[in-house]
Amino acid sequence: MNHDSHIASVLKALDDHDTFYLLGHEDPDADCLGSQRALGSWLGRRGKKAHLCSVGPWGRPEIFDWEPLFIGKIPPLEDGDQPLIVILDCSSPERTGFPDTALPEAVTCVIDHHAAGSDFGDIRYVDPLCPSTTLMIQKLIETAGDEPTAEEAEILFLGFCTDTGYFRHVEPGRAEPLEAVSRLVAAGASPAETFRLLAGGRSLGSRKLLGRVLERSELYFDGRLVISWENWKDWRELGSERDSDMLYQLMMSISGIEAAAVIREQNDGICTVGFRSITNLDVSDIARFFGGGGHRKAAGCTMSGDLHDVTEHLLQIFADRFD
Ligand SMILES: [Mn+2]
Repeated sequence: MNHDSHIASVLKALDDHDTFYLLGHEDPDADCLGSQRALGSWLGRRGKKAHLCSVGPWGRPEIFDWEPLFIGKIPPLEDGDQPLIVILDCSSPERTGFPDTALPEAVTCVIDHHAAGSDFGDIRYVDPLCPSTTLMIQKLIETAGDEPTAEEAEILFLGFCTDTGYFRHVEPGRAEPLEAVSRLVAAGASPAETFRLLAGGRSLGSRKLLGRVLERSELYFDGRLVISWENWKDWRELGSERDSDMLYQLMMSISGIEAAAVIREQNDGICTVGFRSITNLDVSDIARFFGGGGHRKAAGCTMSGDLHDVTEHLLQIFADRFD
């Protein structure tokens, strides 16, 4: 699909407004926050006012320092403001974590690369084939005839690396995104520093938790599915810092594996479940079945019940898919 007309309508809307509310999803990652920051910075260079809003939390080490740049609530409108609300890296107001009532009456624009989502938004630039939302922001800046500054390039590159698992999830035939990020490196982004930022900064507890979750892994369906779990007792003992990326990387490196599910049992009969796939098996479809969402190869949902119930339920659903 050609998105030129969508890009043009977003650029026109950015041009037509002077005040912006830039929102991402709750539990933000560097793609979401990086899109907000880079777009905000570019709008600032054009003499415009951008409020960066996020409900957090700020647990991930690579974004830990960014919290002071964001406001945890939606600031009130000032007299005469005709703002544009831009929702980034998700496609609905609910995903932002802000109550509906907190959002001012305004034109809304959605910029997202997730397939699941409503058709919410007056202006929509949604490209499920784009590896990161930051790449969509880069396209906007470049289509407007501008170039990212060194700082914007660094942030945009970090977002791209976050969502592609540092290039590990880039599909064949996708030279264009790589050409685009090479321009970020030319503008000052450091691949070496970005990798250190994404891979480092972890607590010993988080390393021990990885070991524990791997230890508990069980294979199902002739070794095509791996399931493991962690719970609140682990977090109390080792801290709740997660390194899902590394965990899934290790799980998906098991010979013959097609999918992984990690169950996180909360204190209150609720489990959150993360899914990964490395075949055509669409885990977002499974997540959606339980009221969650995500991408074909990475998705998540919340399920009620204890570890045992949730495992049984998952095995029933996966049994259909592995038929
Ligand atoms: Mn993203």
